[in-house]
Amino acid sequence: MMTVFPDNFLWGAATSSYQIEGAWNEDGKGESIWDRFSHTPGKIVDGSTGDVACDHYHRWQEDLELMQSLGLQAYRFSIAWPRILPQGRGQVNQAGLDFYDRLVDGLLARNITPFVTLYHWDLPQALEDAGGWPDRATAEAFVQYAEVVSARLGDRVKHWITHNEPWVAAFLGYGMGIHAPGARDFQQAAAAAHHLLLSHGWAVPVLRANSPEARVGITLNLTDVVPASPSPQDYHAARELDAFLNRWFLDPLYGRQYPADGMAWFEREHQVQPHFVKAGDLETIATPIDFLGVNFYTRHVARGPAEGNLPPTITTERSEFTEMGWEVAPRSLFRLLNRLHFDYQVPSIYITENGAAFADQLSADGQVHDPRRVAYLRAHLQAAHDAIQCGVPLQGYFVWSLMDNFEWAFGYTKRFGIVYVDFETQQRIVKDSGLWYREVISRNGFDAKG
Ligand code: IFM
Repeated sequence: MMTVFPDNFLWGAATSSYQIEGAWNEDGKGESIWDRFSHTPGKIVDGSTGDVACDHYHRWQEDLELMQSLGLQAYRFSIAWPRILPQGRGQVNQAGLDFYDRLVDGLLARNITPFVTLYHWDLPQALEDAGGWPDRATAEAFVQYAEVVSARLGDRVKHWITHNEPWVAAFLGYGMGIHAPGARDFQQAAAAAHHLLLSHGWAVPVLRANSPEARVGITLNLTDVVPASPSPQDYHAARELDAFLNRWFLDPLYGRQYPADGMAWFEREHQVQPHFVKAGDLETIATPIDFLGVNFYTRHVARGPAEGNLPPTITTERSEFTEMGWEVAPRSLFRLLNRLHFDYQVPSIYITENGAAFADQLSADGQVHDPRRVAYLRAHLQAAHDAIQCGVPLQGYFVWSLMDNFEWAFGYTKRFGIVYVDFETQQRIVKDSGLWYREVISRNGFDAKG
């Protein structure tokens, strides 16, 4: 039996600028917080940087051919803010804009729809030096950046994503010190989260003005939080974790203000005071958008009492884990999508990232056999399909990632691609999962078994 998707369902793959481009200091690009962070000893597990990464900046034409050979209908990529505005604001670097201009034209020439993310974490270091996302002025600078990029590309780009995973940018970057810029201060992190959302709300009308036919959205990393048991403590822990991971972003974006239980949790656990919220901000953040991007990888099982940064989590004996240590939980994707539909009435959803890291190896036959990734993708696509059948307005799916790349603090030790990258030679080899995905796209579905 075939699992078949709706006729206009969009099949894509995703990447981000710092993770694939390389060319970290070429053609007038300014320094980003990830350049600074990865160049700081001890921050990245394998001591690597994104200086070269997949060398996509030089190999973009080859990569476009690759996308075409896979039959991709859409490609989600991000723009490196410091290529466009090396100091974060002010002087525009035309060479940076030219690069993305060529990329967009190359995609359109191949009938691949560009989905452009403006911010996937590579903040210009100059803005960080002036205070970074905890400072409201960074949100103002983002508006200039959105204006410059959309003025140049808005005639051809019809899908804009303001931010990728503001939870990660704020809390791993400013709260837990795991990501750039490496701060450990939850007051700062909560302010950063607010300014990321505020900048989103300010940028939406700018993007609409420069790109009148475009659809504008934001991408959140969302999860399904379940209590480990029916006990009141576990239920309470799950509610608080859900407030922190999901509702802290969903509620203000959909006009409900920040959740009261999340506020209480922030104050109790991290002494956060919401001084950064100014009159009118919540109305700005709730500016209507056209779609929500959902990045889904795993679920969270919560057990009380909630303490520290993240309440403790447990999993079952039968759980399967990826190389990231993340539980494979496809039914949680089904639950999450239905929740977005019923609780928030989100009118249009794209899965803007979904995928898994496994310890892929090049085989003697020159191929990369990754059956666990095929199984992961199949199970998640089945869950997505089931959600569509329940009325969820899911309009497309982007696998993470098009190719193996720089996995942030894990450097090159985690491979998420459906295309294998030999980082010595920069050779690209389509994995079995890539061949399987090509088949899925061409048939608009897959055999439910096998
Ligand atoms: O690689 C990241 C990506 O940049 C954002 N979402 C999660 C992916 C896997 O960790």
